[in-house]
Amino acid sequence: MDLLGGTGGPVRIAGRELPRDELFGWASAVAAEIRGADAVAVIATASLETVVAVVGGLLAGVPVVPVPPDSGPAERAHILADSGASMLLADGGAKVSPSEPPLLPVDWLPRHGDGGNGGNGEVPADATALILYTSGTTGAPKGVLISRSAIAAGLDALAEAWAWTPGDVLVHGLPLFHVHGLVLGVLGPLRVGSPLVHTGRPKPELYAAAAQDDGGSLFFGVPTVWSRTAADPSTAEALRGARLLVSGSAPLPVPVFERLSALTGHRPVERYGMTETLITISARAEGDRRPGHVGTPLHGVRTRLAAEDGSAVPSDGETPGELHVRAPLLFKGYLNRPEATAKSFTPDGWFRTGDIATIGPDGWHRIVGRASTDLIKSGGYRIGAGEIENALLAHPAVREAAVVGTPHDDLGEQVTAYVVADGVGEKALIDFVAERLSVHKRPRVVHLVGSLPRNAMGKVVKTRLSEL
Ligand code: MCA
Ligand code: AMP
Repeated sequence: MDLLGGTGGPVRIAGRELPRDELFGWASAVAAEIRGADAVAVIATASLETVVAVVGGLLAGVPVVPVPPDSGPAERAHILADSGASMLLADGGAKVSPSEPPLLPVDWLPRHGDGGNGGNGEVPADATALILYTSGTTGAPKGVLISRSAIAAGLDALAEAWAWTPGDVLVHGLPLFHVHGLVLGVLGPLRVGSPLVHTGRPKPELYAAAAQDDGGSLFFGVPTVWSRTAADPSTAEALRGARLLVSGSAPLPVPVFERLSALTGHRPVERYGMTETLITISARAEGDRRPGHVGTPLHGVRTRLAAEDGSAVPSDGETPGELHVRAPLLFKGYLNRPEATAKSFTPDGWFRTGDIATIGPDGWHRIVGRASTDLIKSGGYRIGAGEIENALLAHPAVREAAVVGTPHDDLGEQVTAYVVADGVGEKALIDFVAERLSVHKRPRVVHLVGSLPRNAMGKVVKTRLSEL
């Protein structure tokens, strides 16, 4: 199976551009260096080097582990140790500590390889392509094993739903260490054949410039990007010439949908997915777009709703239930965590998303919430309360900590911490987390309190935190 098309438009990231044949030539030099490795890590900055490293891994059939470039030492050490990555791919200027795998400087490699896969022969379709680290409700992030066949099936289903062709110019500026920015936003155009204009950061004014100067036709954003766009009429109006504005990773608020439609003339296409499932549900290019709804299942995807006791919930558009999915695009499991993998599936083999949804008689899905309050979505990033609580508890002055998501106009939810501590200020605690974990995981608000509300079992009652 050829996961990536060898022909198609150029890739531009933050102003630097490579034609497709040069990209594959450079990536094949990476493939030759990493051949036979169990896994390699990539410091996933928004750069051509990241794209070349990831494509090199795919050519060689070596699983690639993207590491958020701003991840602090605790998070980075966990990802590197847990994944077993034997090399760290980055540009030659990257700082690598002696305890980390050796650096392979991507920018020092020859850029005119033979376009081959480093002599690795045919890579099986079920081989792991990516190991993406994502937060659970407790503990450290888990590595999600994503196969080549899942990526191929997922991208083909999206291309079909969005009528995505080599004639499109994809524009976005999302981070290159998650499904949205990396799988859809980089492997998507590489498979479909369309050019990619990555704006470096997902800023509305950069999207507007790409619409006008580069003929951008297909735009990807998280709701925070679209809400910032909708708040800036001249920027939004620059997107009138686009073909499709796509929103995902978190709920798109209905007022943002309406404002964006009015200013751009485009009703945005909303789609829903998870790191573990890739994108499973979407509105379609030629079809209806409904504010507050995420569309219908993609080709090959089946969905159902279940009550807490596992019984079936009717598709009446009103009764909520936990969304279960079945599809060829599902992950292979969590790395080194067979129990967590088993728990995420029902006995009859459906993946439990943990999202609460309704399904209408016409198949339209609406996401109405999450089963657990311990997963927070802030700016489209999934953040586990437990990981932040552990980071706070690592501060010597902190005695107790409880973390929740609270509503935020710009980010959807913000990380809010309630902390019992002696002699330390809010800002110091925010900086402490920002230094140990990815900066986007830091609490935006810290409440210093005398004690946390607990039940008779001694467990923190998070629903009562807001009373403090
Ligand atoms: C702030 N900064 C700090 C501190 N506070 N640095 C050190 N210490 C601190 N205490 C710095 C940051 O480093 C950064 O610097 C700047 O301040 C702002 O950072 P941030 O808070 O991250 O920026 P933001 O503007 O608030 O971010 C909004 C955003 C971002 C751009 C929308 O949240 C984002 O990129 N979201 C995308 C998430 C995503 O792709 N999710 C997909 C998951 P500097 O400016 O230098 O960097 S995949 C998924 O969900 C599924 C499959 C799906 O459906 O897609
Ligand atoms: P992640 O694993 O970071 O990929 O986050 C997946 C989660 O993002 C899902 O379980 C949902 O809670 C949320 N999500 C993604 N897309 C949407 C959407 N269009 N509407 C509502 N929630 C979404």
